[in-house]
Amino acid sequence: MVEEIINQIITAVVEGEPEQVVELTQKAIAAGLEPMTIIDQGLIPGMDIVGAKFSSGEYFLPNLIISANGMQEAMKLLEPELRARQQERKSAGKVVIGTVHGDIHEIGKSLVATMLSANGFQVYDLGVDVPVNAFIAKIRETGANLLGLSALLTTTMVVQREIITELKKAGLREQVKVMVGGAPVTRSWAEQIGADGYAEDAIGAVAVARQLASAS
Ligand code: B1M
Repeated sequence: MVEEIINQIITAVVEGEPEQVVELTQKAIAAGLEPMTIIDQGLIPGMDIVGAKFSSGEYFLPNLIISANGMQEAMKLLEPELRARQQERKSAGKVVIGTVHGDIHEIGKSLVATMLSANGFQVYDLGVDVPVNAFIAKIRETGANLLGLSALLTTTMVVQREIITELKKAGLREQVKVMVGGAPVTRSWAEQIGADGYAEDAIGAVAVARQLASAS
């Protein structure tokens, strides 16, 4: 039963059927599946297949857009479920997060933001294609102790480095710990650019954010 719904979700994402993705997600929630299981075993593997088909030339940009819409609609159902599973606790820290300038990939960043918020962090999500100075301004305004930078393109990963350089120039580097992530980002890239933390996925991001917040 579980495997069947999960497989149906993968197929609906890959075939670009947003309404079915939403219906199946509703069905999976009603059947008692954990939201992270639906995301990690259904929606993300579906998006990975779509990405691979795009790389091989079988799919085009509209296919990416339709599949992403399906996942985003499903996430609207899953986000409250994720939050409801976490206990209320006092703020674990303040995080400014966004997808860097030049990059409009939203889903992974939003998932990380939701998981941080569900785990007691006060999250300021600046959205996508965020100008470097907007991160700096928000950190100043909120006094955040964590900065999360998402980049999904090899061409925009470099903006993560630029932001760290700008933080130093602005005299804010000591105030904030920087966590980076996104599909092309690796631990070694994080070390190379002088970030404080790297996480491969949203669950990992919570663990890294906790570690960084306790060290700040
Ligand atoms: Co784009 N895209 N895309 N895309 N897209 C990728 C990333 C790509 C790998 C597809 C491919 O070729 N196989 C490729 C990048 C190649 C590269 O540079 N290495 C690519 C390309 C080339 C492009 C365009 C350039 C295409 C074009 O125009 N010719 C273009 C760029 C636009 C731009 O940003 N300027 C483009 C556009 C788009 C859409 C707009 C159509 C759409 C995004 C819609 C939206 O977000 N609203 C889209 C999509 C959907 C994808 C794929 C298929 C799926 C991304 C996704 O949402 N995954 C993607 C292929 C793939 O990744 N399999 C692809 C699900 C999401 C939950 O995972 O975002 O990886 P992800 O997030 C994960 C982790 O990475 C991590 O945790 C998340 C949860 O587990 N994580 C963090 C993310 N941020 C983190 C931050 C952290 C910590 C962890 O700390 C702060």
